[in-house]
Amino acid sequence: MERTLVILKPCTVQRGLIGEIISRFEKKGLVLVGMKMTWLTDELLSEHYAHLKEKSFFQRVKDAMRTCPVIVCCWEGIDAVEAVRTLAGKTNGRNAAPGTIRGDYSMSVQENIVHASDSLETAKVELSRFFDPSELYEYTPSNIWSLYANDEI
Ligand code: IDP
Ligand code: MG
Repeated sequence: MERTLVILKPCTVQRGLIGEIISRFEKKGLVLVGMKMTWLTDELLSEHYAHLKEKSFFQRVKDAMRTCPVIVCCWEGIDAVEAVRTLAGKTNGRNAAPGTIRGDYSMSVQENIVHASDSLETAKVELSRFFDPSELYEYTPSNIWSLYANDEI
């Protein structure tokens, strides 16, 4: 099983879409193993968005991420990193495919509803950035054999 980080961005919180977006991941069959509301800091966001530090929009993206608290969550599943990125859709909501989260809920490249880790390696680093290990839980969902065939896990 893989674990991956999703952040419901301030635009999602402000638009009252928390429940709807969480529901997308639940309906897919991903298992929620950690979730909390937190107010991000510029310092933490500088680490999180370090790959954008040369971009003109770096500060603006960071500022947008701390206009209100966000929801950080950890989803578990086979190939969870790729499954979640596929559900999220392309970065720019305007050209993300219908049926994806960004395609269905966003008209913006910045205000694009969710952050999702882009590789297994990144997911590990990001989960440890946003969660204490004690905040992530180990459990087997009771519907596990309806989510996967027994040769898949
Ligand atoms: P991702 O979120 O699809 O992984 P990244 O390239 O890692 O995309 O960019 C991180 C975040 O920075 C995006 O989700 C978006 O909020 C913001 N961003 C990316 N490109 C632009 C841009 O061209 N203008 C404004 N914001 C951008
Ligand atoms: Mg990214």
